[in-house]
Amino acid sequence: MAGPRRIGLLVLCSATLGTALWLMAGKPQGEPALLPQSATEAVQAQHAQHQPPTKGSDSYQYRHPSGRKFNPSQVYDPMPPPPQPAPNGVREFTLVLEEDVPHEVAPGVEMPAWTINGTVPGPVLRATEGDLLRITLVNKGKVPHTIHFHGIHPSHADGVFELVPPGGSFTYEFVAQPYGIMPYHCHAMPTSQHIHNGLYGMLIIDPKEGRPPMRELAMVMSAFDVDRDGEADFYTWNGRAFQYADNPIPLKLGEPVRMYVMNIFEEAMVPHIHGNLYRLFPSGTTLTPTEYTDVKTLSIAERAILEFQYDYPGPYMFQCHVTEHMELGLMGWFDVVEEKQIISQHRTD
Ligand SMILES: [Cu+2]
Repeated sequence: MAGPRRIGLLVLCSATLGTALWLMAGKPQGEPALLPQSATEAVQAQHAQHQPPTKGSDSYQYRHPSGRKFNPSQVYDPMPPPPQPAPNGVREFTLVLEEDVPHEVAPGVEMPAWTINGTVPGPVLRATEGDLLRITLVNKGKVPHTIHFHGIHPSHADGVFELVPPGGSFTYEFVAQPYGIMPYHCHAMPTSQHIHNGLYGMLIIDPKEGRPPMRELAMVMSAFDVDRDGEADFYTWNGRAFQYADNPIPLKLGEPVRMYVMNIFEEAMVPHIHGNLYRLFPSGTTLTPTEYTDVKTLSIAERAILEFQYDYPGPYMFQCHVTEHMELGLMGWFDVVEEKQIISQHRTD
């Protein structure tokens, strides 16, 4: 997004949010706008900069205009694997990289993505500080790839110098350190292409003493340039726009939640939860929170742990507070319900 456009976006925030609230109130299709003419024109001018299939918030108001929804079976499971002891202190993973895998980035909008183990983002990897990580990259694509891990490790495991050719494989071996959220991504050139096509994921390294048990969610913020015009068309939690709007994440009233969040795109992202504030653990590299807030700007490749619990039931949006990102898919719903409601829902299923 160009600088002047970003400034324009800020100027237009109030108008855009006004439109959002107005549309949420259930404006029938085709009726004239209730906003002042100048504000409406400004919003339209903002959206006119998008080329199809992106049409901006008028069409993408928390739902793809096709009316089509994600099949729940397609939804990226937001629950990370639980912390587990490593057998003999060694944690082994195999990451299979493929290119041009059909990926439904928004309901009804498919693009050829580059995937790790078949998904964008790749799988959440989890280890405990001090484990020996043994991670094998298998290249099933047509161009060379690597995997670069953030964290502390020797040069030979940095995933920059060796290029794994098509049909080849390479095993990275290093000690998991420090604890925190460590992004992993392909570093082959052009790296922008390899990352933006989908070759990234999250490595969670737990502290040796562990963290208090909680309901956990892992959420990668990213974006996709479907029409290859150099501008992102969809912004996503875990690789698909609006997937958690179509399939809200149920939370129990009062249950502590730990959300691992990572921004792998090249624009600032601002994770925001509604009706609540979160305790912030920057990069996940501390055991005590540094801030109590409801917005925190995550710059490029920045990540954080957010911990919170809901005291009131109901649906709550979780979003990127960059309004364009929200409108283009980086939003979803927590469905906060009392535990007895969850049990009764299961009984009637
Ligand atoms: Cu690559």
